[in-house]
Amino acid sequence: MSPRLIVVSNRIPTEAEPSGGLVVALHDCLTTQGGVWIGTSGTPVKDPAPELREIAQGAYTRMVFDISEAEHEGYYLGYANSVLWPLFHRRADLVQVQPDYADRYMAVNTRLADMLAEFAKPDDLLWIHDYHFLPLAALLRDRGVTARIGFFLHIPFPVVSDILALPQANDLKDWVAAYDVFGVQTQGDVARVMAHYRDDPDAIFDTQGRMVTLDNGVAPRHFPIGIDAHDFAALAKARADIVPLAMSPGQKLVLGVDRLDYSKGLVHRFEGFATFLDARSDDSPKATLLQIAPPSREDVDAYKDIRTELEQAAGMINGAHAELDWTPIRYIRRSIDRDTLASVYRRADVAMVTPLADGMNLVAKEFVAAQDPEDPGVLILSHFAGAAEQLTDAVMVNPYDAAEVGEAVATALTMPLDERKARHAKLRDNVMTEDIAWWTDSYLAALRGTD
Ligand code: ADQ
Repeated sequence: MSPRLIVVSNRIPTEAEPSGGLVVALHDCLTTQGGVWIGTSGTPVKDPAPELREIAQGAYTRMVFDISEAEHEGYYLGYANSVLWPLFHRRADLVQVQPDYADRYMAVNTRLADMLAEFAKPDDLLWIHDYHFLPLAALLRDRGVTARIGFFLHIPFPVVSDILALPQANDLKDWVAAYDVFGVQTQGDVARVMAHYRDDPDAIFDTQGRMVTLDNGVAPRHFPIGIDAHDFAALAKARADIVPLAMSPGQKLVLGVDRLDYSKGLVHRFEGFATFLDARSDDSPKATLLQIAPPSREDVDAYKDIRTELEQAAGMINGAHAELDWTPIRYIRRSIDRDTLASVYRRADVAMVTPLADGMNLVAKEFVAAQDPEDPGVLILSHFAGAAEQLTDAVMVNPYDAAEVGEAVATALTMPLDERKARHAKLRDNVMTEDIAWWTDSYLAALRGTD
């Protein structure tokens, strides 16, 4: 019998059949091999019980634990999303250092470690997801847990100089080293983890001076996350004729799809698109940038600012360029369902995926999967998306350089069919091969130690 898999993530799906990306992947993986999925219950309570609560049994078990209002503020809004998120996305300037935040973060992780130490058996496999739970393995080892424990970081690993903005910079080394598998998205992340240990007496280096393992024999490894590419391509194809978009014939569609987050570079994107508009002549095609960006984490101050900034930028650009029959930027501030999203991806002539920092970016892969291989659109991709390591046939841009981004839009909109097809074939090949099943299989093989 294969060992029991225990997955821990901040949120777990509450519906029986979840939709979308990672949640579906983990759901499918647990449905196939059984196991347990543990996460926070979603609504803060007055007095969190010190135990895991089973909420559903099926092919696998779902369990939740409570956090208090103060913990929601300190652990989730505070340390996770106002310290680690900005720091790991190269925005040390946005980090809010407050002792309370670190205390609550450790309190939640410690309570979870106590509950897991009771629950886990030595031959279980524990798979911990993301920056909410970095210290978990170290805390579990302190409690005598010997099971194999893996971690996967969905966001970028920070550069060493930024880590110094974290009061717990030294603890981070111990947190990482306590895992059997420390998984990150890209080779760049692996290099950054290793750089963090450069002066560590316990790190082991090869003859070229590169660190190969941490003191306990663990080395960071990259597992670039993928999407359910075949299903998504089929969905987009099936919906090719039902695009719910009002657009005049011949009008080109440039698409952006992101959570409203400062790491996604949305204001820079609008400015880049504006330089494209500045350079166009009266007979150039009237391309519209459709940006779908629902707000997220609205209780965190930095997220309120970006919303205002983006709305101002869109207003100014439209004011300068709109015509009676054409609005250059259309901005939708809500989430859209997956079926509709698939059809919009299919219809788009160009996708702008231009984050300033991003662990992977699944939108880039969804756009590629959704396109028609016989008449494909063009992906514009930032060097700073993790996906840039795999999707090298995209039109690559520096998102800080508005002129370059504007030129990339012009290039993409006028690219000949042959070149579009050649680029798309290579992108599609990668997205289809290194898909979400490939990702879960490779990660779990590493966690089991069988790869
Ligand atoms: P996110 O920062 O959330 O994920 P991303 O990888 O782009 O970013 O995934 C977003 C998902 O939400 C995609 O599946 C997308 O389709 C969907 N989505 C986004 N905006 C939407 C909208 N307006 N309407 C409907 N759906 C929308 C984190 C990291 C990423 C990493 C993933 C997975 O920040 O870098 O790729 O985890 O590891």
